[in-house]
Amino acid sequence: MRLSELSGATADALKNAGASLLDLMTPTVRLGVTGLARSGKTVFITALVRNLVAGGRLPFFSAMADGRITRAYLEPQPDDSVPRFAYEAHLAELAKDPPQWPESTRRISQLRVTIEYTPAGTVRRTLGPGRLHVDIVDYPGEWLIDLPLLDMSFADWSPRAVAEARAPQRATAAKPWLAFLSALDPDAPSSEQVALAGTALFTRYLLEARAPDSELMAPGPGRFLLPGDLAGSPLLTFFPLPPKAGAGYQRGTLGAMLARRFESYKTHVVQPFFRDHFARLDRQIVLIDALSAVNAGGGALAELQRSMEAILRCFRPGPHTWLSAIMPRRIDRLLFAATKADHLHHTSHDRLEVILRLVAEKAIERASFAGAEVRVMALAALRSTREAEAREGRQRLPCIVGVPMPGERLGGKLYDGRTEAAVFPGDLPADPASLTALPAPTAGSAVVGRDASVHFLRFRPPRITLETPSGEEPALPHIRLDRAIEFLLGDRLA
Ligand SMILES: Nc1nc2c(ncn2[C@@H]2O[C@H](COP(=O)(O)OP(=O)(O)OP(=O)(O)O)[C@@H](O)[C@H]2O)c(=O)[nH]1
Ligand SMILES: [Mg+2]
Repeated sequence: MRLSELSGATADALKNAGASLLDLMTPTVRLGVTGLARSGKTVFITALVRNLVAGGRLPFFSAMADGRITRAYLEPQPDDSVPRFAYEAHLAELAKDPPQWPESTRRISQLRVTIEYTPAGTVRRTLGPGRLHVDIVDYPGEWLIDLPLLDMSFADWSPRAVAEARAPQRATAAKPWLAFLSALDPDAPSSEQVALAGTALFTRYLLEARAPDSELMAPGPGRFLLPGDLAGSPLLTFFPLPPKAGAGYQRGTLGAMLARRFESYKTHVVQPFFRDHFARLDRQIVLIDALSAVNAGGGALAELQRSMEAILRCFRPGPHTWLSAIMPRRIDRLLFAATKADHLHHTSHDRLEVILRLVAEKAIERASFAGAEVRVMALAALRSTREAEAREGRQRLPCIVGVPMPGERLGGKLYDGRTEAAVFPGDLPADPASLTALPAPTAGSAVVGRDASVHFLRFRPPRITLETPSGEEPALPHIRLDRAIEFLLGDRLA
């Protein structure tokens, strides 16, 4: 009996069983796209998928360049409990007039791309066409800053968090909460009302401290900045306390209550986040917005360096720890990428990579990613500028041309978001160490200490069309996205 002769329901069941079997037999790469808030994760994932699906211009992605990719398409993701990445909605934002960047991510989502390809080797080819699943998760970058908490107790975390609040550049935002803290007796009997009042002030401080520059590293915990579905939950009702001499807090005290809540936050929020989305990665791309940190000046680059180091340490836990127990796999390829390289002329990309290496090197060394192949590159997932040369007297300046976002300013000029401008962003220093050595910003200003020789504007995304009149899906412009894909997936499509 042929499939066509079976009853509809039976034929469907058989087809589904066949499809699930094929799914089970298809190898999967779990690709981690790791990055702090606004580092470029959502744009990277959207551009990656679009270029795979639409067969983009990817000359250094060999499977594509050799014409071996038969088809790439989105499939239902494996975890039904996680929402799907809003790929089409993000593309639709980019295709608007004027084009819009996707909004900052507020919840977790997942996506599976299936790639059908012809294997490169003659022997492999005799086994028939190849298939590969690529699973990717997108999440709010704010949540990433919680990973280092996994290794900390309340007594470890509290003094660090209080010291962060006392840093000069956060003093204004932190003042009401610090005043509350100085009048507080942590050994007094526990009180939900006091905990709620302190949490409200602590949360307001965290949000205000990051407001001037949301692209920069912000103190957490991450869910206080972006609670997702935990808004108002008791899991988010705690705050750090000043260092305490002697033993811990007695039972029944406010201090003991806050310490317990901190542990619950780790157990019920941070651990599942890490276990479900990071512990089983095969490959990882770490996106770093080094240019925003350079732009901000002061200690921003050094702070970025420290936080990336602390975050990446979680991926290489010491033996016999909670983390090592849940990390069965090893990440065998790790790519550090400086995003938004289209903010610079290509002649400055080498310097950007040197800065990135400075940020990444300590992380690699201290987190001992020994065994993994590591690469560093500057890229733009969605190229928004083109290059030009401007003459200033007898000098030729390498410029970039694009449409600055509304509200961007340069040299006294305020941009309206519609006008194209040729911009000379300045030269990155040849010696990146000079950037991490700048003095920390002082009270009330996030920009004191800015290195005046460089200034990067935010640009509108390029104009794109979703479909040409002949029904083709044009790919998206990029810088070195193909090299990134080759490194992350190339060998799995050989
Ligand atoms: N010029 C340029 N800007 C980019 C590029 N990628 C990202 N951006 C800028 O960076 C911003 C943040 O990018 P997202 O992809 O939303 O960053 P994210 O890491 O998903 O951020 P969260 O969702 O907040 O964690 C965008 O709104 C753009 O302004 C790029 O390739 N080129
Ligand atoms: Mg995002």
